[in-house]
Amino acid sequence: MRFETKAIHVGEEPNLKEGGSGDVVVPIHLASTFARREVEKPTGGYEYSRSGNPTRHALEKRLASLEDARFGLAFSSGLAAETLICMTLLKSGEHVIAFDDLYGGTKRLFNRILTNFNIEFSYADARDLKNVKDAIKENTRLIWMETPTNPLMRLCDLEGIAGIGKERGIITVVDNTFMSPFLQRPLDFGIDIVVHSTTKYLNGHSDSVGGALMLSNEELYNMLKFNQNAIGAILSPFDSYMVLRGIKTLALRMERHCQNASDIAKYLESHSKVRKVYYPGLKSHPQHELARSQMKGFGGMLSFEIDGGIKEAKAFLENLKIFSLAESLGGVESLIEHPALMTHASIPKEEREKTGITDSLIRISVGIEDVDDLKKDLDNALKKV
Ligand code: P1T
Repeated sequence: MRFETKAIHVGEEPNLKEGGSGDVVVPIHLASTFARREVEKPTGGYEYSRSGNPTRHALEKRLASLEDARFGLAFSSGLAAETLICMTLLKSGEHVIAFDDLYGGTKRLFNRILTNFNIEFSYADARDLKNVKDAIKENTRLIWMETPTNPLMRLCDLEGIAGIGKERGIITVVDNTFMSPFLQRPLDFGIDIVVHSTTKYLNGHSDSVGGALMLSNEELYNMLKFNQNAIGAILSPFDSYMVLRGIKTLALRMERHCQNASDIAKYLESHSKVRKVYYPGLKSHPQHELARSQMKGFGGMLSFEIDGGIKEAKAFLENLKIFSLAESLGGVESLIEHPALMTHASIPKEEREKTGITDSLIRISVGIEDVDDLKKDLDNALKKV
C-alpha cells in the first residue's frame, strides 16, 4: 500500500469475523483492565491498559507503517517518548552527541534532568558531519538529531549520520516532528529510531498532546516496549483515537502546509523589514540541495529575522489577527512565536545566541488557511513595525 492508503487503513481494518461489529473506525477502548477465562493467559491478548490497549495498539501499528518501521510505540507526550529512549538506552557515565540546535524542551530534558543521572551531552553543529565525528568519545552511546532543527531549520545528512552510527556502533535517533513521515522517513536512510511529538503534524489539529517512537530493530523494540509499560507514560485511548483520526488527512494537510510555507517564505524574503528567512525550500538556504535529496517537500515551518530587536518583534507579533501568538506547531491553524522568549526561553541567553537564536528571530508554523489571507495579515502587522 502507498502512504495515503496506509494512513487511512492500517490499524483500522474492520472486524468482519463472526461476532465482529465491522466498525470502519476503531472504537475508543476505555477499559483499564481486561477480563480473561484462564488465569495464566489473557483471553483477547490484552491484560491491563498500560501494558496494551486496542485503540493505542491500532495507532502504534499505523505509526510504524507510515515510517516504514516494524514497530511503533505511543506515549503521553513527545518528551515522554524522548525520556523513554534515554532512560532505556543510556547508563550513568555514557555520552550523547546532539545537534546544537534543538527544541528548547529537549535541551532542558538533557541538560537539567538527565545530567543528574550522570549522562553527558556534547552539542555539535551537525550541518558538517566532521563536527559529529570529532565529538565521538569512548563512551558515546547515542547520536540525537533533528532535521530540520527547531527553530533554525538546519539540516543534517541522514545517510551520513546513520553511517557514522553504524561504523562506530552508536545508536542514531532522529526527531522527525517537523517533517512528519509524509515528507521524510529517516529509517529508510539507516537511522535506528525515529521520535515524534504527535502533538504536531500527526494529530494536526492542536487538540491532543502525545509522542511516539518508530523503529525496526527487534531487540531495541523489546527493551523500549518493556520500559513503556514499566515507566508508564502511555498515550490515552482517547488521544490514540484523535491521532488515528488526524493521520487520515496527513498527506493532504502536508501538501498544503508545504505550498503555503513556500509562498510565505518567498514573500518574507522580498520584504524590506525582513533581514533573513530560514526555509529549506528557498534556493538561498545553504542546504537546499540536501533538503531536495532527503525530503519529499520542505514542510510548513519557517523562521525569519525581523529588521530590529525585541521591540520590533513584539510590535509585529502583537498586531497579527489570523496567526495566533502561541507555542507549538503542526496544526491546521497558523501559529507564530518568538523562540528566545517562548519555546527556547529555557536555554541560557549566551548559548541561545551562540547558535543563532537572536531576539529578532520569529518562528512560524504555517497553517492550511488561504495563503493570501495569511500574507495580508503578515503585511498589515509588518506595517506596524
Ligand atoms: O510537546 P511534546 O509533545 O512533549 O513534544 C516535544 C517536542 C519534541 N520535539 C520537537 C521537535 C518539538 O518541537 C517538540 C515540542 N515543540 C514545541 C512545543 C514548540 O513549540 O516548538
